Amino acid sequence: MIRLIVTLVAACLVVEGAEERIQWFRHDKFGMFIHWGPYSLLAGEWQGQRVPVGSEAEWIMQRFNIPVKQYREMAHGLDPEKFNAQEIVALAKRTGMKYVVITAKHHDGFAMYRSKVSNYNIVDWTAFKRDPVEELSRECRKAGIRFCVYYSHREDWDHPDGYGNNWDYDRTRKNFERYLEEKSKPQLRELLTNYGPLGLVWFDRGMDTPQQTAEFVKLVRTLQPNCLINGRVGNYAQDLMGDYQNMNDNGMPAGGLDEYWETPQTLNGTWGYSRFDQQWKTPGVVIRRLVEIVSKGGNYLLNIGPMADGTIPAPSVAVLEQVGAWMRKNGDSIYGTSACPMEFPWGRCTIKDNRLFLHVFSPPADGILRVSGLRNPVRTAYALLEPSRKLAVRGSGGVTAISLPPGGRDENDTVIVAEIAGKLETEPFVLTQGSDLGFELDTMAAATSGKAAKRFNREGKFHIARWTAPEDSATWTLLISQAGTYSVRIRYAARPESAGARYVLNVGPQSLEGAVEQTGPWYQYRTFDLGMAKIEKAGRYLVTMHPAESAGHNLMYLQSVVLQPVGVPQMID
Ligand code: H79
Repeated sequence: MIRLIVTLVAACLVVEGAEERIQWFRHDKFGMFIHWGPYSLLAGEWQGQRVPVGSEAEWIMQRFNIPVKQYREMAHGLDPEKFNAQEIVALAKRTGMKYVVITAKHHDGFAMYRSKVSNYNIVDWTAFKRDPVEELSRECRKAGIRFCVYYSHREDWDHPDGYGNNWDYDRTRKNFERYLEEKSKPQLRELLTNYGPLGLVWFDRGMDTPQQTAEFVKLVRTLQPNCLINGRVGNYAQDLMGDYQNMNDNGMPAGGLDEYWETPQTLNGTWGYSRFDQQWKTPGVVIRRLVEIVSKGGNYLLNIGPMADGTIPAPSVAVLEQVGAWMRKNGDSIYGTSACPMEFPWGRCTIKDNRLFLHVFSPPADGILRVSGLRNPVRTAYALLEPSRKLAVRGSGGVTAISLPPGGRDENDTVIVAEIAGKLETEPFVLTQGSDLGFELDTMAAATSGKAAKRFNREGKFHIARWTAPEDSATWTLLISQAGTYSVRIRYAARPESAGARYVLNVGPQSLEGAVEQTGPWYQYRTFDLGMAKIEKAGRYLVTMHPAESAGHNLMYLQSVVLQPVGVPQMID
């Protein structure tokens, strides 16, 4: 009996639910990406041909169709004698990054770790003889940084059956399953077995079919149940099968999302090192991107591309040092915070409990910070770095005005703390009528409740999904200045199993009903007419959308509702 209990407790400790598993990721916000491989040795140039600045230097093999034989020959020369895992991890830590993701294998197929699956790996193939993945994992553990690996599970330009190399290998004769069984899965198994607990596995260029994706998910869950899986384990045109969504490379959503997400971004225009690309982002840009991402509920995975000898390009170190200096002082306004739905002309906000962090990117000339859209009273306000000096706060007409301190400004982002009374409440976003008198009620303008969630559709578009019951709803607030009749159209994608499900769209007091029509497998948005709505007089109206009844699955991927005046609108007194 006791043994049984012990076993059960142990099982509970290891196998966490999805929500518990992702807690650290939600808290930590900021990670280091490392792109490093034989392409770093080419540094953006092959036989006099250069990868254009702003393009991905780690794609050089594919860009110039370098034959496998020659690329393999070149890879023998990788000998990163200056590689120092301790220094890299220390840099990540000084920058305020909490997880490190290293390319264990990129699309070129070369393993940067000791692999028994293929001798095309840094230990067996080069004079280096060391395992950088092992060294990094050890240093991360010592430093309290989560160690993670990137593994290109689908693309492999070296393996005859891998995806992507059609210059050496005949596409029609490939047996993709053979590549998966011979190389991709066994190598992933090695990574999940030999390097201790991994924070996450970062897959790229998702699998073709959901069945294939499920096998990779299962492999990770079986070997390391607490390890996170990024969204790109699966295809962008399919539903999310990992733990969180990734934006497209260097992507930034237009607004906040109601799901866990991360954006991978580079410090210049390439991931792998290029000696030609010296277009480095400034520390200010990096700091403000971090803040913007966190203000929208996301994580920032920021890349460095070490050189072939293992050293990190000095300009990128310099940028990270300055980001780190800001983070050491202001990290409290980043870690453990949540998204904040307000955006301001002068900056962004993040929130933790009753502390609203106002990130001032460009201080107003008159020194008065106007916070519009906040419904809560502000109890007290002060600069994060100077809590003892209280700032004057005045509230009038829905705008809270905070007097900025005269000194102590940070040129990149000065953080002001506003302690609010109660749970954050903000004014809804109000849509107003433009010259064509139409309204587009899109995802970003919506307020969601229940399970309805704003999501990234992974082809770069946004929608609202997870509607399963009438309480899952989205609401838009409209200021209609022109009375009259409006046509109502709805744009969505829906899978076959949703066909026929009924939904309700309320326009003010009027209720329109529709039945979902399927639009194809995934994300094939179409527009449907829902009828007319009569607006008797100008004013403020709510438009609300929700399923008519409970269903076991998602109703649709709603992109927008469009209201367009028909006929001649009445003029208003
Ligand atoms: O690892 C980094 C990229 O190499 C990888 N994702 C990040 C994290 C990635 N995989 N696929 N893609 C990015 C899409 C790639 C597009 C391009 Fe290209 C590569 C654009 C330019 C080079 C494809 C090949 C289009 C032109 C050449």
